Amino acid sequence: MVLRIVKYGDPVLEAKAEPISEFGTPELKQLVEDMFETMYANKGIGLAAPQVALSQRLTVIDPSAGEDPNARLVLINPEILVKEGSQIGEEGCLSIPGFREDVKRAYKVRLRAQNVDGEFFETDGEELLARAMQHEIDHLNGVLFLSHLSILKRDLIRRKIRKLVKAGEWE
Ligand code: GNR
Ligand code: NI
Repeated sequence: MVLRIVKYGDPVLEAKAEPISEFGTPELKQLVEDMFETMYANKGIGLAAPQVALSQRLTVIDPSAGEDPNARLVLINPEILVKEGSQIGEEGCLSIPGFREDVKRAYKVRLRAQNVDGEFFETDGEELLARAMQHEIDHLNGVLFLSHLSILKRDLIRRKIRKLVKAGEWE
């Protein structure tokens, strides 16, 4: 089932999400499937639970956007262990449609997370995968890519969004 993605302005996007404590349930497995379906339907490479209005520490990532079945990654209660280097690249967010800006991120990250059965694993990513991991973990902390922009750029985007809200063209 494709879920509704909430947009910038919804408080759930700026709240710190709660850790998941119940694993292996049919509900959790279904939620993960629905999140992949929602992400692919919207041509995203990542999706965090707060974007579907659930304040839980769960995110799905697929930098191949569905092209490579082995690229699917489910991260539950993820923690960044190590960050290395830096990269600057264009970033967008399904909750802030129509806006893309350059964001500076670590080039490489190593993280620890749990899978749907609650098993801990470590994994790492570089380049776009590392960027998506950092973007999604930010979501779990209530942080949007706008926070990484200059105040000037951030306020410009906020003002544009306020206009869209007034015109009834947002959410
Ligand atoms: O689809 C997405 N593309 C993207 C591009 C660069 C950096 C991060 C991302 S994640 C984004 C989907 C999204 O909003 N995930 O939270
Ligand atoms: Ni996003």
